[in-house]
Amino acid sequence: MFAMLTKFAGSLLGTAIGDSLGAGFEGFGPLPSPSYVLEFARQYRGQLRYTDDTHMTIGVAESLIERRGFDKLHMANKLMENYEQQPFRGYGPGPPTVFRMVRSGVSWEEAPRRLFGGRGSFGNGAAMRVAPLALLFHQSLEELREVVSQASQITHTHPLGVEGAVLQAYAIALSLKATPSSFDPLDFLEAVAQATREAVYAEKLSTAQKLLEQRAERAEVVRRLGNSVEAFNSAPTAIFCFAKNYESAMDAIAYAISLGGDADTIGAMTGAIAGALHGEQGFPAEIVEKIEDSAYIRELGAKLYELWESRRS
Ligand code: AR6
Ligand code: MG
Repeated sequence: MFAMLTKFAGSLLGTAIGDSLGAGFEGFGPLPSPSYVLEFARQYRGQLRYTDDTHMTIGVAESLIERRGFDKLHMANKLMENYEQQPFRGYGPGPPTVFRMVRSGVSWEEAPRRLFGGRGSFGNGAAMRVAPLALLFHQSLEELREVVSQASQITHTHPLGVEGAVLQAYAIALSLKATPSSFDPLDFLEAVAQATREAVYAEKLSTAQKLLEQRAERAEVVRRLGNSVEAFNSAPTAIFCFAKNYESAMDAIAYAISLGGDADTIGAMTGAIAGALHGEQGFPAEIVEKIEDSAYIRELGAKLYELWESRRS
């Protein structure tokens, strides 16, 4: 059994690695190969800076640690304050709009509902920041669904935006409870598929199983699963990227980024799942060291672990 501590840190560091490495390729078409990304990571000199994906993940972790559990209002304010301190991190248009509405007096309940003509956001922004919740609440999938739904609705109220976050959280939780030597990628995809309550996701996850069995080319993966900013066009893609490359956390991230499109977020989500399986050891130290604030991110993982331990007893 892998020590849970390293799995907690691994999931948060995986988020940051996928995000920071993918950020340079956001909006690109498919890259020549996953090894192109690995080579880039190895040769890059200087600091790899993270974007909103990691910044919001940090905020979610900070709130859980400060409140010693989930407190929606506290988390909402934490995400808003962090954004206001560092608004340059490449946030999607939705969350900053919510924060501005709240500052002008609209309630936290109402503000996210007003986005996108009153439909709410189905962007992948709730899914990309979900790792700390998945770590702390991984033991009960029922509780995890409830907490993730509430945390998502701080900014993302569209049911498809919420469901993407729930499934990403399930994937992390399953990975956390598994070990690399006994992991079965098809069983894993089936377990995530069983958990969904939305037809779009059920269909995508069933497609993912077929693509895995057929060893589909990357172009077909992009065509069938998507690589864009909507949660349903990126969360199932990340879950697939991990399942296809479960033996190596770095290969999983490199494969995800090589698909192009919303590369940082698909990289971040894939990294969160892969890091939860392999732990921090899954990532080469020389890459972790290049990631901005990696020591702080590891420390948040350790504090979440401590919190999880204390809540168990
Ligand atoms: N109808 C149409 N388009 C939508 C809808 C909707 N109901 N909801 C979302 N979109 P947003 P995020 C599209 O702004 O999810 C950063 O680059 C729309 O194009 O709520 O936090 C991160 O790295 C909208 O602009 O923000 C991630 O890649 C987009 O989805 C991403 O942004 C994003 O939704 C996270 O974005
Ligand atoms: Mg980003």
